[in-house]
Amino acid sequence: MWRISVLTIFPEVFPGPLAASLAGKALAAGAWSLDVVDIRTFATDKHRTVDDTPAGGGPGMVMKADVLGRAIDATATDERPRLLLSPRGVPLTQARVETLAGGPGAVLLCGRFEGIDERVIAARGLEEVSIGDYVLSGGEIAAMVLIDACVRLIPGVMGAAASGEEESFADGLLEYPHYTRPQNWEGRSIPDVLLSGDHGRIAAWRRAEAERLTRERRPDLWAAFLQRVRAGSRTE
Ligand code: JFB
Repeated sequence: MWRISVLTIFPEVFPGPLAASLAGKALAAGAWSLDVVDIRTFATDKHRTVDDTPAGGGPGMVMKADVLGRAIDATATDERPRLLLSPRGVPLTQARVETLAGGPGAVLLCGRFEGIDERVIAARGLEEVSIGDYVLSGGEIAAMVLIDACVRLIPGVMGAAASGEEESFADGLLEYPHYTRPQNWEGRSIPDVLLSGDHGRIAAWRRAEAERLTRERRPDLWAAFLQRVRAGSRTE
């Protein structure tokens, strides 16, 4: 079974939104598992201290190496990748999500405050992963994002929708626009081509819209797409 262990000082926030929808049904049905470990239970002092002032001075607090080391050692006794959610991590991509979803699961360490003692990262072989270039206040929401992205790829969790080839990013393009009834809504109608029944024209329209949206919104993805198209036409 695909297995996630989350280490956090806020265990009560899990599963949170992951309990809703198809991912939650799959969790309840045993298609994947979620173990939540309260880091604070590995603190040894009367006040269950998990953080301390930064060496060298400066603002904020740092999560203690000894407490985190014990929490990891009690949890990560198998071959799962150990990931630290961090604003300075390697950016999470759909390719990495696919690799993680195809593996045994992961151990996710959620930091708080200014971050964690650097020595834990090397000593416990943590890989730092970021969900994007903006600043969160801790790793918990980032962990939920990573878990959600992986769980929807586990066979049987989402049904046909997630495995389809029309998925966003599947061919490096953004998704085409979607419509459903009513045919006329607030004076806006569904594009005629989608009501034509001509599957060839519909596919061509969707493809053109996907390319237009990618070109307009994501010049980075559009450049990579053009690169692949050109490389492909050289080798065929
Ligand atoms: C993750 C976190 C903090 C240092 C620390 C723990 N994409 C992302 N943005 N922010 C985070 C993240 C991921 N993944 C993130 C873990 C922690 C942020 N903080 C707060 C803010 C700035 N610098 C503590």
